[in-house]
Amino acid sequence: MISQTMQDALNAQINLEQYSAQLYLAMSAHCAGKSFKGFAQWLTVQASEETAHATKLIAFLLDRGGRLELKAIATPPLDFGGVIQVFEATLAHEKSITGRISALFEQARTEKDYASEIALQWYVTEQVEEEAHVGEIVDHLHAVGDQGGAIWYLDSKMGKRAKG
Ligand code: OFO
Repeated sequence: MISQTMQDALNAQINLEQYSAQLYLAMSAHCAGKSFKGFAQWLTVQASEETAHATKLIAFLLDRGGRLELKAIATPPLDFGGVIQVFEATLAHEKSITGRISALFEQARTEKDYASEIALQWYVTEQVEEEAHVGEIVDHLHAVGDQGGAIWYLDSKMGKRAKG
């Protein structure tokens, strides 16, 4: 049986993963509104990955006999500025999520909750991948700047991301 503190922490993380999906959908709509269909597509796929992260945690919580407590999902911003700012904000968000996953992992370790520790390992690895991937996009965006033809090329490349 999972502890109350771990249950609360997992419920909070589920809400954060759902917020991540909400945030990326808002960013996607923002990019689509500027005709950056490729960046919008990439962010839509990212949003569905975040929903999958929440679903995976829910399944784990229930398998442990925990209680799912869904909370209201925070409202994301409406405006994100240029595409560079969108992806800088994405990177900052992913870094903050990494911090939360590390704290959860630490808690599992402190409680000697080995099942949670093992389940959370997947999220630790996933965060390394997400930060690396988004960091690369930010570097590319800085290299091309958000004016001129190169950003449209980058946009078409980003649009090739298929549903994960
Ligand atoms: Fe769930 O990985 Fe991004 O936030």
